[in-house]
Amino acid sequence: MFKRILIANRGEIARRIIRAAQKLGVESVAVFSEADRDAPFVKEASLAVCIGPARAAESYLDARAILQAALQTESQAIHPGYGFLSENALFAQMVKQTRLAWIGPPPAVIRLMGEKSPAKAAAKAAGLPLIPGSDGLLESAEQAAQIAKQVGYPVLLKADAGGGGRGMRRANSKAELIAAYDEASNEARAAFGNPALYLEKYLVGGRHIEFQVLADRWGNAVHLFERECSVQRRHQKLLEESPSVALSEKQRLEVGAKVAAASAAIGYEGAGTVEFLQDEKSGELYFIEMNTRLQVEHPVTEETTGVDLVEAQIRIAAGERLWFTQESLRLNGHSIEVRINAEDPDRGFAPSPGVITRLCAPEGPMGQGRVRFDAAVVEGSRVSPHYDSMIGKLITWAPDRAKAIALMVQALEKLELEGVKSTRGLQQDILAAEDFRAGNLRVGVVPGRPDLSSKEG
Ligand code: MV4
Repeated sequence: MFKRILIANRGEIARRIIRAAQKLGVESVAVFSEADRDAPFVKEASLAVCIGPARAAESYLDARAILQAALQTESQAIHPGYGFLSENALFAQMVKQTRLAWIGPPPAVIRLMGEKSPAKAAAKAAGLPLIPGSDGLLESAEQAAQIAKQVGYPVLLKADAGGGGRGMRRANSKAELIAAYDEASNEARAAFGNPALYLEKYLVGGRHIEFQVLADRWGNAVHLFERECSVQRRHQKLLEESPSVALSEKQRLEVGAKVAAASAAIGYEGAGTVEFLQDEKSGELYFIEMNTRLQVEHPVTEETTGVDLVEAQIRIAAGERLWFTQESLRLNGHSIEVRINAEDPDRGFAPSPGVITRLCAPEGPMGQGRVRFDAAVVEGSRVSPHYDSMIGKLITWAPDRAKAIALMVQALEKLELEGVKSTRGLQQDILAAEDFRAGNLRVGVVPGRPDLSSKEG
């Protein structure tokens, strides 16, 4: 096992990684920007190194500064967390060339999955179903129109380098498609430096369901069931849960087995997430992309499987074989996560930075379940305008979905939070909505809010 690892991240996930390291008897090194000097993760790490000014480009995205801090502190490995450099193949490669361990998949796999069209080809080869659309990248708007005619409108143009909804354009007709093509391509070039597009039939009213995987370097891979992530606003997840009410046990195990086999086939290592859209009518799951990082919503999987995913990432990167089998994994009960963001509901959910003057969250056993709070901040902390506005993640576990919802309602009521505006009210409305309670979820629709899905995408 490593003696010391460096965490190339901040906030909630840096604290989460410090806790996992402590559990393994591993020292942690925090790197921080000038804006984070007083942040809890800096105090909680064994060592801390300032790597630059507040601007992320000059600190959390500065690969050289991070590598220098790793060498200077004699760290043996780097955990990238999520966001920032976590899916940057070049950075992963630099880490390895510096003779440090990378707590994540091989750079070649990050690169493959970062280009969505080749990733789809790899998923198809591994037996995962794809949404009908272009076979590879598009060459022209005319070619796009030909494919759209075959698969039927509406269609969706997606950026090869995209993900998370950036560079996407929906088209309901040939005229719209021709107009959208250059827009999407230009947006993709501006955002990612890569104008390449592919096309898919637009699945209306689908659900976003993703499977968690863990793989070791010895060719073993398991899945840890699914998360339901359909409740989003502008491609920002508001609430996630596991399991999804929309999967039968048979489908769960079938898709999970394919996901694990596909991960082994591509030489995956560490924790990863395979995203699907579920067709509303057939219930079939279609591969959309694979994320080669730990995800924000990983706790709902931890709560229902009992597996510490961050511990697993570190042990796998240290060369351990998976220490449990697929058959030994059981989905136990139900877990829900709510992301509390410092945002102002009265100003279109614009970031609401400021000082947290009061923060007290319920934690521990409650009713027939338990509550967990993975926080980025403590009372007195400042939510900086330079980074994402997450205050923390409230997570409930209970024996069934209704009880996990009831517990989350209680936990949100009990949460004492003052000093900044937050998303809590929106999430309370979602939990109270009939569609949410019935498990009636679809992407582009926030339960309890007007349905704007026809205007999205
Ligand atoms: C789609 C889709 C419908 N059809 N692909 C948006 C983020 C990206 N990861 C995939 N996204 C979508 N892809 C096809 N072929 C609808 C969406 C989508 C969506 C997906 C998940 C969560 C929220 C969403 C909101 C709007 C559109």
